Amino acid sequence: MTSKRALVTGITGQDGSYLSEYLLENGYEVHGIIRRTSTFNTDRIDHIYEDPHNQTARLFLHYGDLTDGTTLRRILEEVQPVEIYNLGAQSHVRVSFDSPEYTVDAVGMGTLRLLEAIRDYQYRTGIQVRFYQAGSSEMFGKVVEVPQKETTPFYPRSPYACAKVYAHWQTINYRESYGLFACNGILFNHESPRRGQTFVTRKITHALARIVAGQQKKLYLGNLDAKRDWGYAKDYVKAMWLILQQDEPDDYVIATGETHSIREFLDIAFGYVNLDWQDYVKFDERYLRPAEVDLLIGDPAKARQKLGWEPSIDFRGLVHLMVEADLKALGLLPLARNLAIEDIATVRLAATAQ
Ligand code: NAP
Ligand code: G4F
Repeated sequence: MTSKRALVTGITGQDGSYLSEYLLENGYEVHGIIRRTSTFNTDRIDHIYEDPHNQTARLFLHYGDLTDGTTLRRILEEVQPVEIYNLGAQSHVRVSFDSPEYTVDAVGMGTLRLLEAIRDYQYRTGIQVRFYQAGSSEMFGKVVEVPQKETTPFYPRSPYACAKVYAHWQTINYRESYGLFACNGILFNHESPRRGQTFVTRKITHALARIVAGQQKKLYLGNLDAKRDWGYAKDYVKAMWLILQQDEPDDYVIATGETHSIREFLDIAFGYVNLDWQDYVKFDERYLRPAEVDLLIGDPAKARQKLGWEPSIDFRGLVHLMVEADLKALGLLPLARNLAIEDIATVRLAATAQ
């Protein structure tokens, strides 16, 4: 048994998978909480999972749910982690308007349940646990300051964002009331080839690959004018770890400091295969939100200075990385790069022949 033992909620998600890889590479034993599902949903972590009967296994999975406090307590007692990363969430902003009660239960109350369990565990055992809360730039919502930093007031605009604000302040409250080593990361949007396919970046790159492959003709999107500060998820999980390695618990904005619209994302993504997105993208109002967050741009100065954290990839690089991954998954790379439109059919044929 190693003393470097971490517990991760949301381990099957985009960030959970990258964080687990990072922790394993750095000698941790990693325990993740997964939900029971009728079909397997561990695709993102299958490559790092090993049969727990093997002596070499260092990744262990436990059934649980942030809406089930008893189980969280039991897992904490069993695992005895020194670091806890609370990444579990119903993380889709649009869906949070459809399922507000569930979203708030998992995101807001779920965090409180975990904090309460840690408080009791720490009091009983005297073992100090370091806690990371996955906060979001959505908390800034209708922004009152540009760029947004740690001291910028919140103005949440969705059930999801309201719940994240609640979780943020409870994390600070437990730090101040009970001396927990509890930290908030306020992370701006971060993406990757593992991003869920209903978030706008991956929806675009996934659809683009299917369009090139001849499997899809149109892509339906909502508001193209919103601007986001998009970074690379692999960089952002390293920031989570750095936040828990500091001498004092604190809160940090993690962002690139650049903002871009959905239109710019479309320009670069479709430009990669020489297509004009306007020929394919159609508007569908079902993807609009009752209240929109128009502009997000973070100031990562504190993270840069105190954590020594820097993003490793720029916006264009991120878009290309995601486009390439989706093209590759359909057997279309390197064939599809910088094509003339009339060559697309040839690429499709070549890919089919491979
Ligand atoms: P994600 O891909 O949607 O993953 C969410 C994870 O939470 C999944 O493992 C999911 O399990 C799990 N989960 C959902 N409901 C749960 C519940 N009731 N109990 C336990 N686990 C539950 O999200 P992500 O992009 O990796 O984001 C990780 C965290 O960072 C989330 O808290 C998100 O809100 C926050 N965040 C994300 C971003 C971003 O841009 N990605 C930015 C700021 C903050 P299933 O696989 O079973 O669904
Ligand atoms: O990709 P999105 O769904 O991400 P959003 O709402 O910014 O939330 C993500 O980032 C947050 C951090 O700021 C996380 F906390 C949260 O968990 C999640 O990971 O939407 C981005 C923008 C929005 O303005 C949306 O209105 O894209 C716009 N959009 C336009 N058409 C669309 C679509 N979004 C989605 N999901 N699908 C569309 O068809």
